[in-house]
Amino acid sequence: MKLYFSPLACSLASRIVAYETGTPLQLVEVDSDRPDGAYAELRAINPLAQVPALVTDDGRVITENAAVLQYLGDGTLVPTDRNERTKLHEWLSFISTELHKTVYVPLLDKHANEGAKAYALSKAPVRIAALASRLDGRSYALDSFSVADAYLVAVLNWSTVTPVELPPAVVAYRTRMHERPSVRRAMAEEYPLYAGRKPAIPQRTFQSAGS
Ligand SMILES: N[C@@H](CCC(=O)N[C@@H](CS)C(=O)NCC(=O)O)C(=O)O
Repeated sequence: MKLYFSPLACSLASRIVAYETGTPLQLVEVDSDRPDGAYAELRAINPLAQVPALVTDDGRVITENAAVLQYLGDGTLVPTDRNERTKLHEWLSFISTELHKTVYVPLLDKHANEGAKAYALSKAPVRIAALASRLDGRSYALDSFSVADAYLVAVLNWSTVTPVELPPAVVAYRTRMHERPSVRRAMAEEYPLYAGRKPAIPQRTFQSAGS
């Protein structure tokens, strides 16, 4: 299978899930600043030109984190029980729509103006408080590590390059996730690619899992 990714973007979650499950992936790095090559390939299969995009061995294209992660994690990191699966869907929707898109994307987008960034930041406290409450007393989003944790750690990493404040319990959760071998490996591999592209961002950024 082929995974289109961008270093330390949300596609990190797919890489983590592949390492957790031992799924071999051909990893294709895309860079929107270099619109030919891999980026053009990605645009051809996903009109939004967003990562992650997965091409399966039988040629199907899967986009959207919730779908890609569940495809890669099927059988191990996705519960089969109806209630647990519903909880997983709640988590994936919450991470995707409330955290990823509402809060972090405008803060990370170099084309978003100050008004857009201020608006996104104003949405953070209630959502981060809801996240802290959801994680309260839990080691993982569900009862054991699932694709939701892979997605959540990828998104929470962005707090290190945005002004989104995380309460200690959420930082502790992220630190625990960084201790997992799959997360360590994925971050250690993607950090140098990220740092190579964005030299202005301090080295300490994102480094905890790789160092
Ligand atoms: N709805 C998509 C969003 C994916 C997404 O926002 N990917 C970002 C990286 S974290 C991206 O490719 N951004 C480039 C762009 O939007 O042009 C999903 O959940 O997979």
